[in-house]
Amino acid sequence: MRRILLGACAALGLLALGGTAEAQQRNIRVSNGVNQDHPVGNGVAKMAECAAQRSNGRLRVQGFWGGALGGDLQATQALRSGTQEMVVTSTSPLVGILPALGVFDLPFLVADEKEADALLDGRVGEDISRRLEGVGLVNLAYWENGFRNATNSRRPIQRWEDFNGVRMRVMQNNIFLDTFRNMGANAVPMAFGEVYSALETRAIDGQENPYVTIDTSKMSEVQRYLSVTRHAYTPFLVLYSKRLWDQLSAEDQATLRTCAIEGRDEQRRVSRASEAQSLANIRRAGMQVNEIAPAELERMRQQAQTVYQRHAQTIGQDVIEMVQAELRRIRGQ
Ligand code: KDG
Repeated sequence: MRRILLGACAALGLLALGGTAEAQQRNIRVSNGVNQDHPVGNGVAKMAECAAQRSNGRLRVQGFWGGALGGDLQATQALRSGTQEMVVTSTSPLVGILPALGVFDLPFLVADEKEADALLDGRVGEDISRRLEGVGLVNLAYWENGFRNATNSRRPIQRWEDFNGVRMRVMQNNIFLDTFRNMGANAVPMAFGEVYSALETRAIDGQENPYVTIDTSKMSEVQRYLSVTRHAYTPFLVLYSKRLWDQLSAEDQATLRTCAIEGRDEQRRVSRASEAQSLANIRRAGMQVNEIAPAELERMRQQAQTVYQRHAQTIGQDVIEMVQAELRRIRGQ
């Protein structure tokens, strides 16, 4: 009888304190290096709305923009130590944590968004997400950073030799460093948050990013030429700290997974719908945009092939073979 009474008091106490863990209000901080008017902003807004609706307001997702909580790598380390809940980050700066992520940096790996989605939303994405859990990161979805194009202040890039001597900022990633050094550029690794001022002071000549990032980060103010190379497709990871994830109820975990997928569909939709408008904005801002002749793009692809061999061991031959097999399946080869 005494035990029943004690149990009843404990339950009443919990209810007085707002019920069980499930009933707790949770503030979930999610950071990113781009500005809120980037399509990542649309994805976060959709994910936040979904989480609030499904949890009756208990799960409050709050976005932090422009690297306010640190760059991609710094924020991701905060997740691993359990001091921040979420980050939307490119895969590229994280290769020091999980070398297998480098497969997405291999030049000219995928041809279009259809192939990218099929890889990321299928067994390749599942495999990489499983590996991420092993390093303390729960990946809830793959969003779109997009196809990367080269900008610089010195000359249009018409063929790979035009990169010669150009000081090109690249993400902190040996594969990007190698890809651009292999083209003759002076590749400079740098966190995203430092790029605009480095371009403005001419500490570097150029950088490479998707149209939407070039547009929303106002790089046309400090760049003259945009050359459509589409030399790599970068995914965004929507990461949750595993330390903090494991403290969530199964119900809240399921809600956040569902809402990250709803956010993904909105973010990809806006990213693709914004591409033409971003390119128009870049042109209107005065940048000179050049396409590259198919024959010259093919020469760039051939020139870049050595990068695959040099980084296969670091990435993991098994990962590269898995991705290439999936690409053959997707292409019906
Ligand atoms: O947090 C934003 C970055 O992940 C993204 O813009 C990275 O493409 C990127 C770059 O060039 O650093």
